[in-house]
Amino acid sequence: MRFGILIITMRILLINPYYPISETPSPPLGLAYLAAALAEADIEVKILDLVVFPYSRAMLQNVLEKFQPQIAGLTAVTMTVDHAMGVIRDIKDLNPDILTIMGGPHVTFCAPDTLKKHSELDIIVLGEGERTIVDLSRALDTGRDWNRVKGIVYRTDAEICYTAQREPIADLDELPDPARGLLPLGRYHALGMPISLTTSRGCPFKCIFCVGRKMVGSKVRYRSPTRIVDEMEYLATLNFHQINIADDLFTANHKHCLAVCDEMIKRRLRLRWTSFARVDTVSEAVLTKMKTAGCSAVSFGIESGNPQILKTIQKGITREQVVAAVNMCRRTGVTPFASFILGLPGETPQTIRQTMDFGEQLKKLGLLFGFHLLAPFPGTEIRENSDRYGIRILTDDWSQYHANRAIVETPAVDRQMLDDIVIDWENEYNMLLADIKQRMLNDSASAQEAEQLINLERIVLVYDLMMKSFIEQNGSWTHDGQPQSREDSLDVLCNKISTDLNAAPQLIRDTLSHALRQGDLVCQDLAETTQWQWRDYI
Ligand code: B12
Ligand code: SF4
Repeated sequence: MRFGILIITMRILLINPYYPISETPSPPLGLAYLAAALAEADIEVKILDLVVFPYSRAMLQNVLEKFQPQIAGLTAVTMTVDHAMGVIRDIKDLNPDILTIMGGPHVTFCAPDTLKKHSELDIIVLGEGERTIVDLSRALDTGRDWNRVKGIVYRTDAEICYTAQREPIADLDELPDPARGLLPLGRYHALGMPISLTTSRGCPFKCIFCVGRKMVGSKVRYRSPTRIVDEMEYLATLNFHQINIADDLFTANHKHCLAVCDEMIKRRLRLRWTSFARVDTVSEAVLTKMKTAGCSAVSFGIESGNPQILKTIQKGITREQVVAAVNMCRRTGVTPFASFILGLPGETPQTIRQTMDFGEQLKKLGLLFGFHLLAPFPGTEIRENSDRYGIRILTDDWSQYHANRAIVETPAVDRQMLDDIVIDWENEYNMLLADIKQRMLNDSASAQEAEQLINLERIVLVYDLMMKSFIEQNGSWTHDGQPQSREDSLDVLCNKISTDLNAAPQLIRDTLSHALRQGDLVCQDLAETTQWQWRDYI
């Protein structure tokens, strides 16, 4: 008799929970980083992305049966945690042996409460996950001694246990490139969404409503410009219309920012990219260099037009700096975007008016802006000391933490007032779209307006087709006799879809033709069958 060592392959299924297309999702970079770290450690990994694939329990069951993971790991922000938890419940129901774990900026800051409330969740990973998830998989393999895995919170029969703190990854260049090949990039491409990368982690500022800084730490760590631009070169081959630098603050350190731009210029990368910035961390020289390197727009968090509120939230910027930054953008040709938050501590009808007026004043200088309502996320100073800041938190229903409807009040501003402002804003936007549509009919819309509307309609339709599995359900048929031409075949597909989908047949035809030209939709003529499908992976 011969004895051998039984090697069990560890398999991990990573899952991105559903959130709506209106949030302009990009391929989940955090999961791609985790997958790369797992693959490097010879752990098999698969990613299920429920932002671009419709979820059903049957589909989950199918994935679990085929892939047989020992661990299922979900990511979540506050607004997606309920959905993520629903998926975890289904996983446990289908196979109680699978270890369920969750990470990301929600659970990192309310781990004990989450574990107490959700017995279906086994372990929470705090902060950066690349090292932790690898250690955790190894611990599962070698006897579940969770206490030896740094940076997690787990449940025993008696209590909730935090393990030792994990230090942030000091040298980001040690991390393998994100495993984007495991993400359904083709679906994001078909939806016209941007793709993102990071050049650093960390933010030295202390805005009291922000979780970002707490996730990545106050000490900023940088990747080397060569590695970053190598990754950008790869992203250029994927033909996304836009690349977002997702760093909390790309312009924090001018030396780093300029070095990355110089590397892009040296390699003659012709990319269109955007980044986040603060109004007090840009200069004309930096913006000029960014523009030369392909930067089309920067997003500033201006938050409020009221100087006292800006002080209270520790934003550390002034109205004068805002005006100066917007003017610099105008002079250098970089489009400035900005977001404001309403419902901040000290908000009154007058401060709201002041913020709106400030936005309108900046609009004349070329600023494009939008609003969010304050969502006091777990882990933020504003939530932890809400009484001191004089805000009343109205709900702990996490699904309402999307920042588009009021969940806080100040003594002077109630929920209705905040909601009314946002609803008016949404109505105005919808009226603008309706007006463009009307003007397109009599040829008086500008080319830019028409393009904007056509793109939007196309995105909405592609998303509907994807999430209702229309191509999967209607895209294959057998043809008797001669194989069809691509055009005839597309006609058949459009007709089949038009009967079930509430959309103009011409829009369906244009949208699918566009997807076909872009390579997002592919048609295979098998000997006797035609098969249409989305190009899920690139
Ligand atoms: C870029 C960005 C976006 C982009 C792209 C988002 C995306 N999903 O790719 C856009 C503009 C679309 C966006 C949208 C929104 N965002 Co955003 N976003 C960011 C930002 C600046 C960077 C995110 C990023 O790419 N990080 C880089 C990757 C590598 O890190 P990561 O995703 O955090 O993943 C790491 C760890 O979290 C951990 N981890 C994560 N998941 C898991 C899972 C497991 C199993 C494990 C083990 C570990 C683990 O390991 C990963 C690797 O280290 C962060 C700020 C920040 N620093 O976190 C805010 C942030 C995540 N966003 C935030 C919010 C609120 C939103 C919105 C809800 C906007 C809104 N309406 O208010 C939407 C929701 C979208 C969503 N579901 O993610 C909040 C979340 C706070 C919260 N508790 O909910 C943050 C923290 C900013 C803030 N306000 O403080 N966002
Ligand atoms: S809002 Fe921006 S600048 Fe302020 S702490 Fe968060 S990431 Fe840093």
